[in-house]
Amino acid sequence: MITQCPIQPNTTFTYQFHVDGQEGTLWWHAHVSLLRATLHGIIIIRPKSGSYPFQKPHMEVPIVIGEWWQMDLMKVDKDFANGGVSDDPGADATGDTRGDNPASATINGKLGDLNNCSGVAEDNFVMNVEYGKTYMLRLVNAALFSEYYFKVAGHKFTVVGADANYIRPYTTDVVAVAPGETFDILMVADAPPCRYYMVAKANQPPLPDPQIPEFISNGIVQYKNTPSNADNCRHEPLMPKMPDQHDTLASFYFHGNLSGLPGHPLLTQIKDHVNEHLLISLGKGTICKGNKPSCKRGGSNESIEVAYMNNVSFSYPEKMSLLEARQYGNRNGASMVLQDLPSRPPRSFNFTDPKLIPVVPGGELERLEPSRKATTVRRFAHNATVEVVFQSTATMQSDSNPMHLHGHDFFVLAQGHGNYNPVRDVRRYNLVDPLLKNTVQVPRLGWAAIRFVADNPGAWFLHCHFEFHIAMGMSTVFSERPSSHPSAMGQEPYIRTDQA
Ligand SMILES: *[C@@H]1O[C@H](CO)[C@@H](O)[C@H](O)[C@H]1NC(C)=O
Ligand SMILES: *[C@@H]1O[C@H](CO)[C@@H](O)[C@H](O)[C@H]1NC(C)=O
Ligand SMILES: *[C@@H]1O[C@H](CO)[C@@H](O)[C@H](O)[C@H]1NC(C)=O
Ligand SMILES: *[C@@H]1O[C@H](CO)[C@@H](O)[C@H](O)[C@H]1NC(C)=O
Ligand SMILES: *[C@@H]1O[C@H](CO)[C@@H](O)[C@H](O)[C@H]1NC(C)=O
Ligand SMILES: *[C@@H]1O[C@H](CO)[C@@H](O)[C@H](O)[C@H]1NC(C)=O
Ligand SMILES: *[C@@H]1O[C@H](CO)[C@@H](O)[C@H](O)[C@H]1NC(C)=O
Ligand SMILES: [Cu+2]
Repeated sequence: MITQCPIQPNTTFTYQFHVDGQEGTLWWHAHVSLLRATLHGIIIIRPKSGSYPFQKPHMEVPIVIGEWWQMDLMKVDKDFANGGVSDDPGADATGDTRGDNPASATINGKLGDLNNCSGVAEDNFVMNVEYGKTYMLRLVNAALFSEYYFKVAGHKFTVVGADANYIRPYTTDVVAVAPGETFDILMVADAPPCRYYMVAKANQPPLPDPQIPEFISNGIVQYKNTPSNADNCRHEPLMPKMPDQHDTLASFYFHGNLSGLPGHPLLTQIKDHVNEHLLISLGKGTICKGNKPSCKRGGSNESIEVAYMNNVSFSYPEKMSLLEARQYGNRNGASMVLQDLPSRPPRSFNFTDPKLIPVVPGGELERLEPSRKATTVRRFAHNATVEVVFQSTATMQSDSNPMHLHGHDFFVLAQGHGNYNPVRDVRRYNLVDPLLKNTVQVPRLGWAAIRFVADNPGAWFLHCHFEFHIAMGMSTVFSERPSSHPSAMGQEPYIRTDQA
């Protein structure tokens, strides 16, 4: 309901787009409810010239991390929109839907041999390799709920691309991939010919965050001509040592060690002058059931948990898409009421204080808890340079937030733990060779700063790529007019805007 209405059952819809300045791996997915769980695929953009900025790999292997759900996804979506509380009699006594979880992680649609559905181990995704050859893994995290660590026992990786942009090659034995992110990874098959596990393992914040099961899936890297009597091949394939499921630092370090390539044409512009500064807090609060002006909070069933940006939880337009309303006016006569997204959190507090996590009556959180629902937009003039600092908070949870902006690649300038402090942190910005991405993993109890140029007219959804956060409202719209349009910055003719 932002750039278009959902494509109706049994109808077709054709997209035309230019592939311009991007090489590498992207993915496409449904954007209605939780349908992307199964409705997704990979897009591979190869260099037109045929030459890579590194030696051409022997073979490319897509690796899509996903989830196997044995639930009605429309219902899971409804549960989360309802505050993570189920009206299903099958939910536990408190109506808690922490049971709304996938059954397992998958690698390329295979559950792997850690799963056992019918008395026998499930199939693994098997990648056949030849000793001495270099493989390019095109890694996508298409999962709804978790960031994953990815490793292959006995092998190292060189990460060469992210979100369809080349990066400065980075050598590591572990990759952290958040939902929405993609990485292009070179792997040389230089281990003793044998069988090795590849593992995708989800991380999650420790207690007192609500805990979910640990999601993990195995694939196998299998060498051609493995001698049947080779010492290390007699038993099970070698298993890599994975980071702990509560270790979110490994993700922080992985992302912090990546940089882009210098010399991007837009770098001078984003370096010299910033027109718009936004600080967006990402967190959770509550609204009162039935639009009541006041209610009990602190875990009471009179209130509904929501996720927000700057204390506003997004609600979708219902009658027509936001872009259509902007372009053609509201043909149905009903007005679409939009509010401006506040440029800063409305009140300042210690965003990353873990005392805010527990949801208890009379807890530290209660005075901060009240939030509200609205359809928010933030308008930008054509060619404005925009800086957004995303601040993860400890309100009711302490998740990281993989933030994805449609319609743009942006430069990732810096990340840090704790509360963003402009005086201290601007000095750490990488304005020489920042990563160019479309999804930034905002660390748990920390922040990340991005800049981009508003040079793509449209109405662009900005959202967390954790599906439970999307369903609870952690999103907004960035609206850009073409420069020539009479209302490039001014009043939009058909949309009423209420000041927040
Ligand atoms: C879609 O088309 C199929 C085959 O004609 C039909 O069986 C089905 O009922 C249609 N579904 C909808 C929602 O119209
Ligand atoms: C699968 O589960 C059954 C029943 O618990 C057990 O007997 C069997 O050994 C398991 N098989 C594997 C491969 O884990
Ligand atoms: C890079 O990773 C190492 C550990 O792997 C870590 O000590 C270092 O702080 C990381 N660098 C950044 C900028 O995050
Ligand atoms: C809250 O739960 C109590 C006790 O289970 C129930 O009596 C009450 O109707 C519920 N209130 C709301 C607003 O759902
Ligand atoms: C915020 O909370 C953290 C964790 O309790 C604490 O270490 C830090 O000093 C607090 N910061 C401020 C500005 O109060
Ligand atoms: C959100 O706004 C409400 C008032 O509308 C206020 O009571 C609450 O403390 C605010 N919370 C945060 C986190 O800013
Ligand atoms: C965009 O703005 C920059 C200055 O911020 C200017 O140098 C450049 O010419 C502008 N580009 C266009 C297409 O207007
Ligand atoms: Cu989030």
